[in-house]
Amino acid sequence: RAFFKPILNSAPPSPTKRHTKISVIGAGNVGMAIAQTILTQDLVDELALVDAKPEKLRGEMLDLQHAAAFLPRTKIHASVDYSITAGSDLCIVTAGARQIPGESRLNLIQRNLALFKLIIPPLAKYSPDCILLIVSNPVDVLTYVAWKLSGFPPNRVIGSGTNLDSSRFRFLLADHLDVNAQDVQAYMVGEHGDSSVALWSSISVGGVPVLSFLERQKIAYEKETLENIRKEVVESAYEVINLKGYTSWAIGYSAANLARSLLRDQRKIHPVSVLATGLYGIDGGDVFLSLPAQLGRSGVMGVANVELTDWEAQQLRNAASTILEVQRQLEI
Ligand code: 6V0
Repeated sequence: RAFFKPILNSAPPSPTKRHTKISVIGAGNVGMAIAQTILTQDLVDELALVDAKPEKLRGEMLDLQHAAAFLPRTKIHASVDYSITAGSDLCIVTAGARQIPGESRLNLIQRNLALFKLIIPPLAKYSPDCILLIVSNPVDVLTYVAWKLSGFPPNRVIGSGTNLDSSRFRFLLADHLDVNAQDVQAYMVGEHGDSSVALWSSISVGGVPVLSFLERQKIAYEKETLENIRKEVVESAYEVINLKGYTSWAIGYSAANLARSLLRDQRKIHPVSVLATGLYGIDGGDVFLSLPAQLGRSGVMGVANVELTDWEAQQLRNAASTILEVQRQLEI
C-alpha cells in the first residue's frame, strides 16, 4: 500500500460499488473451463475454487494466477475448506463422481447424492443469499437434490440443463443453413441428455420462423431430417467424450454465459433446469426440467410462455415421470 501516496482530501471508495464473487466447486475439466471463461469475461472481483484434492487445486489456482498480467483483475483463491466461499453471489457446482464402466445410472446418482450432502450444506451456510448453479450430472436430479439440501427458494437453484444442448442445436442448425449461430433462436428443453426435446415450432432465424417459412415456400422437409438433427445434438456430446475423454469448452462458455445473465441482471432467456412442477401439465411431485427461463439478479424470474405442441408437452411429462421415479429412490 505504501507504494502510493494518497492525494489530498481523498475519500474512501464509494460504498455503492458491489463486490461480486463466484465460487466454483470441483476443479476438474468442467470446473476449470468455467473458471477460465469467467476470468476472461471480467465478470467478478473474486473467484474461489474448492475441490477435494488439495494439490491439484493449488496447481490450478497458481496456473490461473500466473495469467494475471493478461486478464482483468480478479482475486483468485482456492481451498478444500468451504469458508473461502463465504459471501458468494453465485456458487457453481461441477464436482461429481464419474460413471464406472458397468455402473448403473441410479448407483452413480446415489454416489453423487452422497457428494452433494458434503457440498451443498456448507455452501448454503457460508453464502445464504447466493444463487446455486448446478452443472454436475445427472443435472436435473442433482438440481432437485441441491434445492432440497439448501432449503433455498426455487428461484435461486438452477441447473445448467439444456443450455448446452441448445447451443449445440443452434450450432448444427446454423451450419445447416449457413448462418451465424447467434442469429438462430432455437431451444431444446426437458431433460439434459438423451431425451431432450427440440422445440421445432419455435425455431427462427433473424426473426423468421423456419418451419412456417419452409411450408409457405412449399419447400419439402422430412420429419426425419429434423429428428436426425436432434439426434446429432444428443450424439455430439458422446462423440466429444469418445474423442477427448470429457467435454469442457462448450460447458465452460455455457455456464459463464448463465453467470453473466444472473449477476449482471441481463434478464435474458436461457433454457435451464428450473422447478417445472405445475407447468405444461407436469405433476406428481417436485421435478426440475429445462424450460426457457428469464434469468436476472434474483435468479429465475419466470418461464417464457412458449406454446408447445401436444407431442412436445407429452415428451416433457414423460421425462418428468422418469425423473420422479428416480427421485423416489433417493434418501435426501
Ligand atoms: P472431473 O474432471 O472428474 O472433475 C470432478 C472434480 O470434482 C474432481 O476434480 C474431483 O476432485 C472433484 N470432487 C470430487 N468430490 C468432491 C468433493 N466432495 N468436493 C469438492 N470437489 C470434489 O469431471 P468433469 O469436470 O469432466 O465433470 C464434472 C461434472 O460435470 C460431471 O458430473 C459431468 O457429467 C458434468 N458435466 C455436465 C455438463 C452439463 O451440461 N450439465 C456438461 C459436461 C460435464
